[in-house]
Amino acid sequence: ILLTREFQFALSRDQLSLVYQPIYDLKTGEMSKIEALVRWSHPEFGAISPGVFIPIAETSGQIMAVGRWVLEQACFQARHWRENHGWAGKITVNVSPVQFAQPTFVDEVKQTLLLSGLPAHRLELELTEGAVIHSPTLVQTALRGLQRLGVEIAIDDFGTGYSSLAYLRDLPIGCIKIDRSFIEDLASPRRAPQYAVALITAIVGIARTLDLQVVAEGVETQEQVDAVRGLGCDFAQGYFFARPLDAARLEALLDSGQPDL
Ligand code: G
Ligand code: G
Ligand code: MN
Ligand code: NA
Repeated sequence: ILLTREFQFALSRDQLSLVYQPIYDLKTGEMSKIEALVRWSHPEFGAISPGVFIPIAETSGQIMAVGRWVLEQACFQARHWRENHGWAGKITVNVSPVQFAQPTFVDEVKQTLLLSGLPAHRLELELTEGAVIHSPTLVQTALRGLQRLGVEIAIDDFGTGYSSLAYLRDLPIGCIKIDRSFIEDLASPRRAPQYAVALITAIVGIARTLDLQVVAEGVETQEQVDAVRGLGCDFAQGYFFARPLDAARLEALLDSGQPDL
């Protein structure tokens, strides 16, 4: 309740910021995408996780203003990185199902692209499976609107929600991000890694059939890099490569060249 009250002022008092986590192409080693993640730093309580404050923002309706701010920051940043650091990859932004269900959402995305000068193909929006399945018609209309704009859609935390293979086939989705729990199991002595291998193989098989890109999330070790590459994932993201970084650190990484995959 205290946090709910405090969050009202987070945006206007400049307490929100974005951090950025690189996503690498497993074949070329290129930093193909960068995921933007919001952070809240409270003057007294310190860093508060988005896992805590995003649900607060969703309940209070502030998610609309926060989401707009995040999208705008991310788009301007990506445009800046093209001009000043020669990086022409995709910026990926998490979108709450509450934002997505607004009839004005597609138009807001369009305006933000115009305002920032970012080409639509350099923006990807991440949605969770739950968001897609909740309000099918609104979501379908929004997805088709975004497709017309040229904005890509990725399904976040894939494999943990109420998976329906039909929506992957029927909706304009370009990418799936395999939830990090599957990647974790690849190296886990507790859970049998052969199940993780089988499941990731199956997910990649579906993605190939439907012509979707696959990102492995939560990659923390060289063994996991080798495993997900061997299993046919296209991209990987995780602490092995980089933690979410502030803009200055991300720029240093852009200027320092590519990691050794
Ligand atoms: O960054 P971190 O691992 O703490 O993220 C925790 C959760 O918060 C993740 O599920 C992530 O997708 C979500 N999240 C991070 N940034 C944003 C954002 O800008 N908008 C929304 N809706 N969710 C976000
Ligand atoms: O739900 P979503 O996939 O958007 O969550 C992103 C969150 O995952 C971010 O908060 C980020 O801090 C976290 N994350 C990114 N890479 C790793 C990783 O390698 N290991 C773990 N445990 N978390 C990660
Ligand atoms: Mn995400
Ligand atoms: Na993710």
